[in-house]
Amino acid sequence: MKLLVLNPNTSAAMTEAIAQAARTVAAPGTTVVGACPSFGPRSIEGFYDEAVATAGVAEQVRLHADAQGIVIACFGDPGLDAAREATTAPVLGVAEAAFHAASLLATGFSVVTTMTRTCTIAEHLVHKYGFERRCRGIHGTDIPVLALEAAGDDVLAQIEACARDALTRDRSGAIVLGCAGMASLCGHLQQRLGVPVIDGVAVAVKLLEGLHALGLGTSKQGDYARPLPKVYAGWAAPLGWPALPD
Ligand code: 2AL
Repeated sequence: MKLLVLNPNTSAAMTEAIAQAARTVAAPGTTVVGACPSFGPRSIEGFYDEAVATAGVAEQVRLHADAQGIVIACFGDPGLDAAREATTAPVLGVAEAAFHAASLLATGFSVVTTMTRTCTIAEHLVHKYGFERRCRGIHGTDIPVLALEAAGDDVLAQIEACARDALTRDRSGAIVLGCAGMASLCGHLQQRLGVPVIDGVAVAVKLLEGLHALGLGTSKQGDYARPLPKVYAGWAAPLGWPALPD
């Protein structure tokens, strides 16, 4: 299958690192294509960043209409519902995928993320997806997203310390990594912490492969039906519907 790993921020280095992390877990028959928007913020660390990045997600989903599965590889799951309207392929956000996986492995989980200001975005997703009874805490490390591009031992140690504290304070049994840029750290952290550490990118890849193998895609009945045809003005004109055949 052709699997699009879509990084909603515009860091080329992070896009490649996330795609590489996806390739390490992908099945032999899966071709992972990494992509990021042609415009928008280099990192997504707040509501404004996210608003602009969401249009970039729409752009890339339109450009990769042949994708048979799509991962939205940013922990705010920006543009997830919009992407689902635009395709019949299954689309998973990394936060959504990680919350589901963590809930299958522990009675409660904690999220360890980047900037403290992004905790509210994660909290909104916990509520949106209905995981209030499983998510026991969301913890900011105040590590900027771009510091994860070349994460050294100090960054790893900071995330590990935050996760240890979260496990104790929240009485959690699993850690969800709250940034797609943490994907490559997952194995190291799991080894050090001795509990399941969930990277949503890896989980989303495996879930998409499973859904694809079962012949399951996004419903076109109801809320995820194709966007209604209309003219989009200005720079967004190419994003208007319909421009692609069904
Ligand atoms: C993220 C993420 O996954 N990518 C990005 O740019 N920002 N999420 C986060 N909580 O910082």
